[in-house]
Amino acid sequence: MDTFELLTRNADEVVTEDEVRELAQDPDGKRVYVGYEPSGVLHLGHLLTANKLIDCQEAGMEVVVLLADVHAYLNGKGTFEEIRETAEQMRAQFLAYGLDEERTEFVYGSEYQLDDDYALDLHELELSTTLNRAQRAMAEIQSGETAKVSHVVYPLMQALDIEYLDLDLAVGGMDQRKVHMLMREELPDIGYEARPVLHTPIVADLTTGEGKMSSSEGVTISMEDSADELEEKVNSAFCPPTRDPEGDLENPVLELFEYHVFPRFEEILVERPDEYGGDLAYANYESLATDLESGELHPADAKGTLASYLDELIAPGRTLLEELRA
Ligand code: IYR
Repeated sequence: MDTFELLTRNADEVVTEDEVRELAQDPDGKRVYVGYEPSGVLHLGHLLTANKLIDCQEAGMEVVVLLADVHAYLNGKGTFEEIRETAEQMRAQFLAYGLDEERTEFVYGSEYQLDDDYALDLHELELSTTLNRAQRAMAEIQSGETAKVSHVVYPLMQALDIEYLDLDLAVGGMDQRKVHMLMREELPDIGYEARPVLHTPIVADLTTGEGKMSSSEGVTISMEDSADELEEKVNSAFCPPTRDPEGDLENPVLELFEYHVFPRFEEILVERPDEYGGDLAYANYESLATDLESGELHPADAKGTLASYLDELIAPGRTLLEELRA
């Protein structure tokens, strides 16, 4: 696969394609990051962006994972001490998941976000950004109904992180796009260069195929699910025999194959008894989706296979969490 394709596969949005194409010419040693508000257990939302970091690492880039402790604090996620504790667990789970330890730098936001230079630059951004703009950028990130002053400082800090961590590329889910657009517009106003960004898709709710999979509502798959729980969750998933169900619905089983399984395995094997046609092997997402649509692959077999591959992906993190808690 060519480097541009590897960097951008499964991205919903690339801003701008020309800038990422240029980066793909010489990716060696270039720096890419994702920032996460620390939480104790990783879920599939975290792993989707982590897959993109693994793609970037494969292309030769250096990965920075920002454990955004100050951001989580500003977003009302707990006391600073609680947040720091969950950040440590998060770091360990990312490594268990498959980020290359040698080429991944984990940074706590509080290591540099409380410095004088950062604070002064932040104030400069506060002066150049309208309140309305900052509030809009937070619409999909803000926790709690009422906007606090901290919620408008948050996206400005996220923009500044890109300069302070000396990055060449930022990655985030589609829920981060308004913050990144603010970054692209506002950083040049205070004398810094805007950087290219990639946005990964948001997976639909597993049981309905609507909206987004969320840890606060509906069913989420996380690092602590047992093999049985995974099987149960995947079996209850919405899986019509099409990749494009009517209206705003998605096929979450196919989405999980596309964004979580195929990027991490060379070949997917569907095991079936001989009387049901025997095993099937797929080297890419397209051929599996085509077989599901034609009826060659039964949704029940697709689900069983999905559950076992997801289990393989999360098993190292699950074991680690058990050890941490023992
Ligand atoms: N806004 C992210 C967390 C975050 C991301 C980046 I990229 C930062 O520089 C800082 C924070 C979230 O919603 O989890």
